Amino acid sequence: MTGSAWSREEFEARLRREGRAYHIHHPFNVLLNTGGATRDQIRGWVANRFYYQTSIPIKDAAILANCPDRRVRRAWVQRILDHDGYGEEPGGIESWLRLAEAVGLDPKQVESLSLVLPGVRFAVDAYVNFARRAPWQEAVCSSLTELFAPEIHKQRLANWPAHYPWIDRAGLTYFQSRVSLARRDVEFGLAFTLDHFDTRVLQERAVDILKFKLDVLWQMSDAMAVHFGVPLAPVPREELFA
Ligand code: AHQ
Repeated sequence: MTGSAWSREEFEARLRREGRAYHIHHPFNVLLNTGGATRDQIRGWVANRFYYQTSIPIKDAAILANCPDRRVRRAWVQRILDHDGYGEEPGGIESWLRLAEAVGLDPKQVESLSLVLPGVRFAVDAYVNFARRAPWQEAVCSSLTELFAPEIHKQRLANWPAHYPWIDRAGLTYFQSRVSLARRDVEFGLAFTLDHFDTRVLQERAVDILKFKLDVLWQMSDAMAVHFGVPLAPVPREELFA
């Protein structure tokens, strides 16, 4: 559909409206955050999500490699450091391995990626390959699922200690770190997206890119739910949020 460009406020509202399909609403995530997950389901989630975490800096390096704008690179490079660490900072991937230990996994086995399910690997690889091949501005836009991330991290921090007292709270450090880092990431990514996608056609493209990334996250949860025996709602996803 064409037409005049949405106002900045309307464009942001359209992006935020897609949050109804964020994986916070996926049955597996609901099970995790309402205390119904078994130890094996939690371990499976942590081991599979590690592949996503370890792929984020590779995705971000692909964006940097495609981006000629030094101003953007200066802001974006921080994301790689947040995950890989720098100086004394161990970084988010290291924190995720501490989470793996806290839920009773062998971090070496998690790092081997031997526990990663095909559906998770394919979804994550689709995201990384999108970032490699799409215009770098589109890859910036695709990170905006993090508009909805602070809430999911806060939900884990609020619920996991009570529901899963067997998980050492020190293992939840990663979620704590992401509440503010996600907000910082989104501040740049949203402002850039609202500025760059400035025609109606480009704005509709931005919404479609966000839907693609929401599908990446949703598919990861679907693959884990099927493998770890989490009942999936029999209705199409759209009806879940009608
Ligand atoms: O820990 C997450 C993270 O570092 C990122 C980076 C960002 C991106 O560049 O796509 N997205 C993202 C996300 C992280 N954690 C997910 C979660 O549920 O713990 C959420 C995910 C996102 O919302 O895209």
